[in-house]
Amino acid sequence: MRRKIGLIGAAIDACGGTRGASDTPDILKEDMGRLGLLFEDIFYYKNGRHDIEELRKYFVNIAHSVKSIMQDKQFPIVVGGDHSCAIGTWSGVADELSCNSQTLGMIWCDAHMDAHTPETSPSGNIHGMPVATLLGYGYKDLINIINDNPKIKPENIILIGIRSFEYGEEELLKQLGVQIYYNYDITKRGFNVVFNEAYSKLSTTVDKIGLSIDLDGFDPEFAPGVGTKEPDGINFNEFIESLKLIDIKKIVALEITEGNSHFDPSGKTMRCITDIVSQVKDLEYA
Ligand SMILES: [Mn+2]
Repeated sequence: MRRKIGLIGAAIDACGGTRGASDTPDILKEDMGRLGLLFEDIFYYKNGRHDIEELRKYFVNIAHSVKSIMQDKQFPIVVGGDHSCAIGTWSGVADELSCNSQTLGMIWCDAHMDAHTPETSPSGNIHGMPVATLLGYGYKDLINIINDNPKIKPENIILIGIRSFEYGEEELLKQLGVQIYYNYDITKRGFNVVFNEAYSKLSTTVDKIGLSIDLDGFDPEFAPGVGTKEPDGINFNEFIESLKLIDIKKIVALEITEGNSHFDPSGKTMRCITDIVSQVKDLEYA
């Protein structure tokens, strides 16, 4: 049986270094419609870049929306917006799983570690902090969305595709023992091998696995429309092939972030989003 999809948009770009990512959910309305999907809700963030109180309210709303999608036995897909929306998405998923005594594992595909705290971040941009926040480090008002617990344990999150990072965030992740597959691991061993290894490892230790995708994790040849483009990266076609091979029953939610059509008039990057959604949509669930 296929799970029905609950699609929501996180129209926010205030936490990134460039504007434009917040337009993505609206831009994709028609394309999603062609896939038979409607956005159940699009959350628009209209407040200040570092207004933590407003951001907290915004992430709480996303978290509750994701939770209610799960309570309706649907599969949440969140389309960003900048990657800060992950703070809302995975706070909701983690809380709902813990209400059912289940543990969350995550695969985080990204060029960056997103593991800064306000103390280590050179830019102060909150889209560079969601991994640290979900692990329980950073702004006090953002680490305790819905409940006070850290949303994910360090041993249950694996980063893939990393190729641009600062010392402070790498130090935090190393200290916590978070597993990281750098881009050179992918070059050396192949994306499929690395992705499968990560997925199999989590499958044996957690109940459910969430997938958070930053489009800048892909090679800019495939996804040029991102705010912080980094050379090289994951081959998009290999990513799609790898998705077909995993035990999809374990996947609990999907998030795709940082698409910015202002940097990609060709529309390629928007097509990456619909391709991933269409791939996940068509997989069979038990
Ligand atoms: Mn990111």
